[in-house]
Amino acid sequence: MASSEELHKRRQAAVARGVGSVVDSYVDHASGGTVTDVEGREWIDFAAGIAVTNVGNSAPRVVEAVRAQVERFTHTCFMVAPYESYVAVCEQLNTLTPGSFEKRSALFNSGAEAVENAVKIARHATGRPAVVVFDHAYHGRTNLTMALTAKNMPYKHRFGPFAGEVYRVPMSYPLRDGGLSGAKAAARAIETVEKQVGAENVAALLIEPIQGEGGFVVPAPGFLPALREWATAAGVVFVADEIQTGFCRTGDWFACDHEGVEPDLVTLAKGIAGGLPLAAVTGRAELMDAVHVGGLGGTYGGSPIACAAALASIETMHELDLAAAARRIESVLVPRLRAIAERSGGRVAEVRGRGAMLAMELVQPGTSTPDPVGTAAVSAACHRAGLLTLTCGTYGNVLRLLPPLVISDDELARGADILAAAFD
Ligand code: PLZ
Repeated sequence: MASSEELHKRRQAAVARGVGSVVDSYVDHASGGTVTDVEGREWIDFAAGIAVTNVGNSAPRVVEAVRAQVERFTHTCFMVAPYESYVAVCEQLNTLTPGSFEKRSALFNSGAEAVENAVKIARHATGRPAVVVFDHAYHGRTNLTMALTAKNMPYKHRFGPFAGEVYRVPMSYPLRDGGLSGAKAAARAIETVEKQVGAENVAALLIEPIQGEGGFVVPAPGFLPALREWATAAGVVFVADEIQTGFCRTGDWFACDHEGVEPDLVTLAKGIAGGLPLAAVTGRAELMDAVHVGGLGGTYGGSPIACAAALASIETMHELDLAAAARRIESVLVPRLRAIAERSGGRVAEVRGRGAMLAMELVQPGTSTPDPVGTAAVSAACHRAGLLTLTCGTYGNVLRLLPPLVISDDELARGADILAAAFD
């Protein structure tokens, strides 16, 4: 087998430079909580392919379901000749997502595609043009979703012009907004919408219940419920982007469950199918069904292979109670992260997150000035020592931890040891 160095050379000659990678070794195989490169070096996985392999890599049920499906048929296109597994995934999503009202779902391939379709559905159903998004938001890399995403570098730089009718309002970010209460932060956002856009022009308010790429920002309690209440009164479709937070990641099936918020539409992807590409929009039947027949779709959306994987992943989440596993990961890791923060000499401004979506925000000692250089250095030290970690944040100063939910206690402890050593 080719070495990582050889593969890197071939990559440079064959793969576009614009596609980056966090580590420069190449993967040979991966399992529940580890990833092994072609040199046989093992990393403990605190990335899960960016919150995708919640059930672990090559989870047994997923492997079995995919193998069986590939042998029966690989593709007919649901828009040409439909099949049961697409329907079964939609039934599951309609049941699992927050809200006991009647729902419908539609399946797509990527998170960005799900977000685009949620906006299409909300505009069609309301007849209104505007979409409200938040500071630090991340919703994807297609043209509309670049407009919805907040951060310029690397996502938007020189890729414009962007889609119109997108309006950005302030987020609740307790560490950086002076600790505004959820109610006050919501009032600030709502006032911005009412003064600058006009509620009657707004089709959708789109929000990640815990922000992902933007820095694992957990809004103050009450922020999401207050926005939900306003959207109901204003006839605005409340869309929760649960692409990163979904499927047991935060210790509930969905992050909205934590505060009892029932979105009108939910966008789903990542953890849905154990690593196969699948995405969905799930929501109120009257909104979803407002769109004319043939108005939604795509060649591969709800591929039978991805649907088989999704059904097996969801079964695994039930069987292993992965929501409880995420809460256990939080209870093991948070004390370790707090201990690191205490010994950091003021370099860690905050340990935050929920379930197995945890982060540390790094600053210049004793200030609130972001420290992206220190964050990159800690992350690189982790990679060298055998731990896969990711960074995020508008300021690039957030170290984030997203282990697969099936990770063992021993792997968790070894990961935390590596992280602590990386800080020292
Ligand atoms: N909405 C909340 O987290 C994807 C992107 C990584 P796609 N996040 C990881 C990168 O640098 O491209 C994401 C998300 C939220 C939407 C998306 C987009 O999902 O499947 O990457 O299109």
